[in-house]
Amino acid sequence: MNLQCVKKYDMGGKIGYTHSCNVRLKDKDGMFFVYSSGNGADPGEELIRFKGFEDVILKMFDIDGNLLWEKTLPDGVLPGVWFVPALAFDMDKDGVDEIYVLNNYGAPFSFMHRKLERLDAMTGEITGSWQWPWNTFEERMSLAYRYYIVAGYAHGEPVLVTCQGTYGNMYLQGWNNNMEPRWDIVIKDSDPGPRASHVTPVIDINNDGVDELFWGERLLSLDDGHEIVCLAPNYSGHSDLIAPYLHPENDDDWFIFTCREGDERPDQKRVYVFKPDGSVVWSAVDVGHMHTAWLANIKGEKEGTYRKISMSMQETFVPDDCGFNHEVTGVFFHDAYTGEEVDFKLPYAGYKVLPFDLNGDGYHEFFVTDASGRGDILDCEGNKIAHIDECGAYRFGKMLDLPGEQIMVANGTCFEIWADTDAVDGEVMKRRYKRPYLKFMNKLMATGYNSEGTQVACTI
Ligand SMILES: [Ca+2]
Ligand SMILES: [Ca+2]
Ligand SMILES: [Ca+2]
Repeated sequence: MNLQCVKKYDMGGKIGYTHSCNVRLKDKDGMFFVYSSGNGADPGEELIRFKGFEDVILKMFDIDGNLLWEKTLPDGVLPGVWFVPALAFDMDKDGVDEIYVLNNYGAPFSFMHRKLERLDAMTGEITGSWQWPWNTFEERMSLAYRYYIVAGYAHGEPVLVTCQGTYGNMYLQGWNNNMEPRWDIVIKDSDPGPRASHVTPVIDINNDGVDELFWGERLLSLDDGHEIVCLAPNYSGHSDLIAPYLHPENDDDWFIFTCREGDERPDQKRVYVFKPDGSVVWSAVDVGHMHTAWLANIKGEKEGTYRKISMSMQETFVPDDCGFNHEVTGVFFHDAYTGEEVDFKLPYAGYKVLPFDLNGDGYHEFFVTDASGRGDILDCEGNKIAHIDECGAYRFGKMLDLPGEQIMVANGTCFEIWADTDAVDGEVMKRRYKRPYLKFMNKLMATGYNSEGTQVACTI
């Protein structure tokens, strides 16, 4: 293990609310940031606070940290991933990504002045602008201002998807590569079936050449928006996390993990693993709001073997004098394939560590977020093997073309990417990255909670 800071992106000011995604530039890769030096905003009625907002600034760096351009967004843009989602994607197929971002030239809650904008990734110049759909105009704030921009491919053709809503009515629009509308669907609050998740995996799970968008516990076709399968037709709540992963030996055998919030009923558990046809592999936990989760590879019983486990954390909202607190009421570890409860112990609670495979050996290491050991990195048996002095962990995954997975942290005015320069990608790691999925999702890390914790990076 030789943990080194290998890249630095200097924001030029205090780091506050920020998201980033990888970008393909003309002759090299880039790193794009939606940056603010102040607080972030969530449209939740019990969450939003107006003190401490600062300008939202777009910043494009080449992968080595040279600033290419920056642009301050108008006053009306609130600094939050649901208000200002962004992604990098090559819609016009010239080999260079464009940046798609949700801008707002009006008041903070304007519908009229909210625009989907396309920016030249090399210069920041606006090359296209489209009215953002008004679909949620009549809804309360938490439902009205949850916006996503995602993307994928249908038979090799790029498709951009814009989305409004999460917990109630849900509206999704597909766009062709010339930005003509391709499809438009509505899933009404009164329609049966699950609501959206905060994460948006996009993967061709049935190998038919068309990506599926995991829209909560529904798989939607990027081609025409139709529902390929609804994994849970009898569940109408929201899934905090939805995560695909493979059978340990079979590359065509998928499992889908989810943990849930809302719609608590006796016939609906809180943690599920499905097959892509909707059959249930296992389910667990009878009640509660499962707020966060991850998947990780740990050591199997025999030397040199692997075991995949899930962690899920249950909590309740407890009102305080100014909003609410999250009170943890349970932490569960399960074998990801059988649902058997696993007695997994680290020196910190399961939701206070985040898994990533720093050295590429197929076993996850854990980054500690608990205040008492913050910045420590543990091996999967709980031994401290490295440490980063930092003030915030932002992203995990293979952000750079290097062996192992990396971590992006905030340090002073800079984002830093740390890597194990001794890392070697073993068979498990090669298999996880054989598909384009995990690298492709690096372009979708500034939309939804795809970059929160390791919720997307820990999959497969
Ligand atoms: Ca392009
Ligand atoms: Ca497909
Ligand atoms: Ca490892």
